[in-house]
Amino acid sequence: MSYLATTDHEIADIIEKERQRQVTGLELIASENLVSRAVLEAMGSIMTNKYAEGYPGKRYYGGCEFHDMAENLARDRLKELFGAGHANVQPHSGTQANMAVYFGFMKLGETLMSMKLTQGGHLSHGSPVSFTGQFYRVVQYGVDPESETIDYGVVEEIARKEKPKILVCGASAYPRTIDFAAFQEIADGVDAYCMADIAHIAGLCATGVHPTSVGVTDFTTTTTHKTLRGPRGGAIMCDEDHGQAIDKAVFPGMQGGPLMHTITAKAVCFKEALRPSFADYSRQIVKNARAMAETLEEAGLRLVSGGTDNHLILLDLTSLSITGLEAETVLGKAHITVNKNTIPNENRSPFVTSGLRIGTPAVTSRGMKEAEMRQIGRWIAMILNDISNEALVRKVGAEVTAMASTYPLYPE
Ligand code: DSN
Repeated sequence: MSYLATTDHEIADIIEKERQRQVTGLELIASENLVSRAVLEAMGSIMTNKYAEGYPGKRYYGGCEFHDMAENLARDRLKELFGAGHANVQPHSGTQANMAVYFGFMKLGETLMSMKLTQGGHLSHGSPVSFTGQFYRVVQYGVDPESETIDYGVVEEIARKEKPKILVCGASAYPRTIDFAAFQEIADGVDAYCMADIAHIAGLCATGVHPTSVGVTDFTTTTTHKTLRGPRGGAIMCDEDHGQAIDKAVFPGMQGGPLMHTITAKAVCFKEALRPSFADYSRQIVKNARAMAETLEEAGLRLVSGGTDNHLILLDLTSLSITGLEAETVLGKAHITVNKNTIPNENRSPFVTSGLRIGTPAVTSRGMKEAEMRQIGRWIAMILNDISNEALVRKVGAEVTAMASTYPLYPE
């Protein structure tokens, strides 16, 4: 029995139930992953006990000598991983990393240009329900209606007309390669800053599996918990010239005390990502996504943009006459966790949607390869083609649990 179970059995029970859910099911949410035991240990460590407002060597509290060492290691390892001139590892999340860039380099009411949320962008890229859509004038680009990929000519046209202060690239539901150099060139042409939000594909960028934005765009923001396989949090990279302004924007600009246990775990994650085996892992994520995409397509499902170059697949469910919400719910009953997602030219609300987003980082962390992806793809297609068939859902659910149980989260 864990110590927590002796002091708070209600919470211990909840954690145990969640552990069982993770062990017996398949996590296919594209933005999720499973951290290593080492990351887990650092996150759950006594590093959480400290206030360390400020930065290494310049804190507003005493007793930070070991926190300075941990944060310096996190910064140095992140710089090494991406070849960055400057790194800030304090943002609590990806949204706060984005917020710091906006806060540091754009005045209220100035123009932010980004990808539409319904076509792959992110809330913090200017959605009207986010502060970003309320504090700035937002202009957006989408994907080409035919190819469902970014048309850089159209992006350039909009940028020339609208003259943004910051041009944002990067997405949360875009299955294709993003040309960061093209975005920076467009930004340069209109005297704008270019910010790449690589939250989803950071692990792929760090290992060359996707072209990197670091050293290409003015700013790179990321989360650390998606393809990077680290603790839940954010980070910012830029050249040394912009570093001081970024640091000031994060603290004292918009955050207080840094989450030092998380920063310590970020350092562990970056060390893991520097190992050659992490490049193998990143390549396998993409191979797995391709194998799953091929299987789904062979089963007659339509993939937005016709395929994938990265860790995710976006399914258009229109021809099946089912919604993303229905698909998410029925697959959940078979222990396959996915999320409903808007697709280009969406006509349903974000709570219902016509699409489904499927990602391979977490199942790849469990050691699954192409053969398992094909099997999972067949299960998904069978269920989506027959969502009222409860017997089928039960049968697949049992098979999913059997497969998942042979890939423990922490075999060691
Ligand atoms: N919520 C994340 C995602 O699922 O893509 C982005 O913040």
